[in-house]
Amino acid sequence: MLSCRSLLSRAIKKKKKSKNKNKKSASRKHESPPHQLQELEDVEDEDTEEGFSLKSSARSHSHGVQPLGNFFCNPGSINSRNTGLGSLQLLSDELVLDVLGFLDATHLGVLATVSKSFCVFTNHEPLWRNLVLDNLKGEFLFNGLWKSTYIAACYPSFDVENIGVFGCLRIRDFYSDYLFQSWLCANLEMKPEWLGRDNIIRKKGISVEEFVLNFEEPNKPVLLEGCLDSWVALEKWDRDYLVNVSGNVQFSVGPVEMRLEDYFRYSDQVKEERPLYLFDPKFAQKVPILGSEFEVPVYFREDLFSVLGNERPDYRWVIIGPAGSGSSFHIDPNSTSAWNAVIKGSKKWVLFPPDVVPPGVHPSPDGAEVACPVSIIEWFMNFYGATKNWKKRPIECICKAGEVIFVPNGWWHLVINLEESIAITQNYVSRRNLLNVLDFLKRPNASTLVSGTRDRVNLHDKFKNAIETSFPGTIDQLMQKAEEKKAEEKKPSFWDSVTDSKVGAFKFSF
Ligand SMILES: O=C(O)CCC(=O)C(=O)O
Repeated sequence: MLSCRSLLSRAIKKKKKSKNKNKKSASRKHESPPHQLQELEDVEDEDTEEGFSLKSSARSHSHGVQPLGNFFCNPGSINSRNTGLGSLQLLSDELVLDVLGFLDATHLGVLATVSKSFCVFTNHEPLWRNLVLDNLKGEFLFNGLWKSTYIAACYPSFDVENIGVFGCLRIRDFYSDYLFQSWLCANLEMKPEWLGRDNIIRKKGISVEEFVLNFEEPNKPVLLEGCLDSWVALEKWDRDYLVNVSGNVQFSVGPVEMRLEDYFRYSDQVKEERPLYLFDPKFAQKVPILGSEFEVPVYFREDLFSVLGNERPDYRWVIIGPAGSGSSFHIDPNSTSAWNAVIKGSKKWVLFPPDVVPPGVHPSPDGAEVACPVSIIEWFMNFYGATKNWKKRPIECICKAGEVIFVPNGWWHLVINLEESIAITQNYVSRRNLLNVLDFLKRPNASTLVSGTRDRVNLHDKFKNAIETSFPGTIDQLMQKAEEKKAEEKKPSFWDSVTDSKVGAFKFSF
C-alpha cells in the first residue's frame, strides 16, 4: 500500500485568547502536568479549523507548526522552515523526511541542534517510530512519545521525563502542510457527519438460504445481528482476560511482534495518525483457548480453501486496536469474501462495489499497489465529502459488539475503530466465489498479487486439483451455471425487445 498526502493549503484561523476560552481548552489545561502548560497555551492560540474538533487528549505537539495557507495570509512573516534548512529548502517536506529516515538516532539528535527547522524535522515522530520498530522490534515500553521510548530503551540512565517534542524550543513561524496535517490527523475527533450515514441492510435470524440468495449470490454486503449470541468470546474477551490467557505470547502488530500487555500500554497512550494495529493470523495456534471460544457463523461454514489443509493461505485474524486505528481502503486478498465480527467496541465501515474506485484511492493498473491517503482520518477529512456526489454512493454502517458484517468479494472497504475494539475476521471461499478465486490465482502476476502464502505461483494448480479431488465435477458444474447465467443476462426480455424496436423506429424517423 502506497500513501500520498493531499495538500491542506488553506489558512487555519487563529482564535483570539479571551476569558471565554472554550471548555475543551480549559479542561485540557487541567489534565496536563505543569511542564506542559506553556505548550498548551500555544495550542489555544493555534486551534484547529472551523468544524473540526480536537481529541480532548490533544496536546501541544502541533509544536506551532502551521499550514502553509497561514504563511500566505501573514504578509511580512518568514517561514523558518526555509531559513533553517539552507539549500535543502528546495526539497519537499516528504523528501526531507525521506532523507532523514536514513539517519540513526545519534545523527538525528545532532542535526536537531543545527536550526529550528532541523529541530522540527528531526523530531517528527514517525522517524522515531521507525527507529524503535527497526531496532527494538516489539521489545519496547511505550511512554507517550516514540522519541522518548527510543531514548529510554537505548539510554536507560537518561532522564526522559522532560523530553517534549522539541524540548524547550518554541516554534511559531514554521509553515508546512505536510507536518501540520500529520499532527491534525493524529488529534482530530471523527466528525458526527462522518458517522451519521447508515444505509446497510440489517438482518436478524435469516436462514442460510436467504443469505445466499439475497446477499452472497448477488455479492451485496449485509450486517447480521444476533448470530454471535452463543460465542463465549462475546462474554469473556476483554483486556484483562486476553492478557491473562496470553501471558508472554507475542502477537503480530504491524511489522513487529508484541506481548498483549505491552501493546495495550502503547494503545492507551498513542496519539498518532496511523496507530499500530494488532492483526494476527496465528492467534488460535498461539493461544488455543482463544480458537475454541468462537465459532464460524452458520452463513459462512462452506470454506473451500480448507481442502488445502496446512497449505491454505492465512484466513482468520484476531484484530485489536484503539480508537482511530483501522484498515484503509483495500480489497480483500485472493478475491475471497469475508466476515468480520465485533466482540468489543465499534467500527465505522465504508464500502464501495467492485466497479467503483473510492475517491482518493489510486490502484495501479495490475491491482498490485494502491496509493491512498496516509491515514484513514485524512481520507475522511479530504475525500469523504466527495462521496455525496460520487458515481455510486458507498454502503456505510457502524458495526457494534455482537454484530457481523459480510464483506463480498471485490468490494473496496475502509474501517476505523471508534473506540478500542476487539474483532475476529475470516476470509473464505464458497461455491459462490470459487470461480472468481481460481481466476484470481491464475493471473499472470500471481507472484505479486496472491497473498497469505509462500507458494503464490502454484496456489492455483494446488487449489484446483484439491477441489477436483474432494468435490469432483464441482468446477465444471459452476462453469456451466455461469455460462447459462451470462446467456440469460444477454437475452433481451420481451419488454426490452419491444422498446428497442421503438427506439430504432424513432431513430429512423429523425
Ligand atoms: O479493521 C478491521 O476490522 C477491518 C479488517 C479488514 O478490512 C479486513 O480484514 O479485510
